[in-house]
Amino acid sequence: MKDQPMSTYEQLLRIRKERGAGYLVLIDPDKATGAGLPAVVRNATAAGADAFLIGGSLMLSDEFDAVLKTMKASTSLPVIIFPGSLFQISPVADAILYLVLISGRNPDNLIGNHVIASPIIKRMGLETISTAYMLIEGGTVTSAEFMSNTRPIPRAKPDIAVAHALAAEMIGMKVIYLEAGSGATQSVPVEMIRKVSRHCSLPLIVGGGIRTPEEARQKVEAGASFIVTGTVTEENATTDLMRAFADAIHSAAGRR
Ligand code: 1GP
Repeated sequence: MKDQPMSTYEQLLRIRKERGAGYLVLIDPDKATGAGLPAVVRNATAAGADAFLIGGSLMLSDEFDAVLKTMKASTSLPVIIFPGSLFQISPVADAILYLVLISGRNPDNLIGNHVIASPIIKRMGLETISTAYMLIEGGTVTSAEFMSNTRPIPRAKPDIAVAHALAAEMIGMKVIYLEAGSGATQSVPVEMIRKVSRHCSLPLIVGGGIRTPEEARQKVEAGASFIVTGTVTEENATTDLMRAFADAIHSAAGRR
C-alpha cells in the first residue's frame, strides 16, 4: 500500500518534534510583488527557515495567486496562508491557517467569515489548520487590532491567555497563535508564553514585533514552538539575518 503524503500540519508537528522549534518567515503579499521575491524565498530556504506564511491585515494588490506561484516555484518548504481577509484564499498554497480570533468577541472572526469561506476552501481542496488566534497587547494599536475591531488581551494578564488557550484545546483546535500584531513595539511577553505552553500542549506560534534573534531565542526557551518574523526580514531579507534567526530558534529549543 502506498504511503499517504504528509499533511502540512503533520509536517509542522514533525518540525516541532525533530528540531524542537521552527522558524516561519512571513511574506506580505503587498510588498512581495517585485522581482526580489524569488531571491527572498530562496535566501530564507537556504538560511534554514522551516516554512513560509503569506498574508496581511490588508491586501491592496490583486496578485495573491501570482505571489503564491512564485513562492512555490522558489522553495520546496510548505507555503501556508495566514489570511488577513476572505480575499486571501488560494488553491496554490499548501494549507491555510483557519484562524479563529478567540481573544475577541467579534462574531465575524469567530464564525461568520468561516461559514462564508468553507465551501470555497472545500472546493479548492485546500488543507485547513484550525488555529486559535489571540491578539496580545503590543504597545501600539496594530492593523490586526484595528481591522478586527477587537480588544487584545492585556500583556500583564497571562492567565487570561492561558484560559483562552485551554478553551481552544478543549474545543479541539490544532494550534495556538499568540500575536502582538505586525510592527508591534512590544512582542508577546515571555512570561505569557511560558504559562500558555505549560498549561496547553498544542503547538504554539508566536509573532509580532520580534526584531532580533536573541528575542526569538528567549521566546523559544519560554516554550514557543514556532517563531514568525515579518517586518524585520522584509526590511533586511538577507541570508545572514534569516540564518541568525533560524539558528537561534533551533538551538534554543535544545536548551529547554
Ligand atoms: C506575525 O504579524 C506578525 O505574527 C508579523 O509581525 O511584522 O512585526 O514581524 P512583524
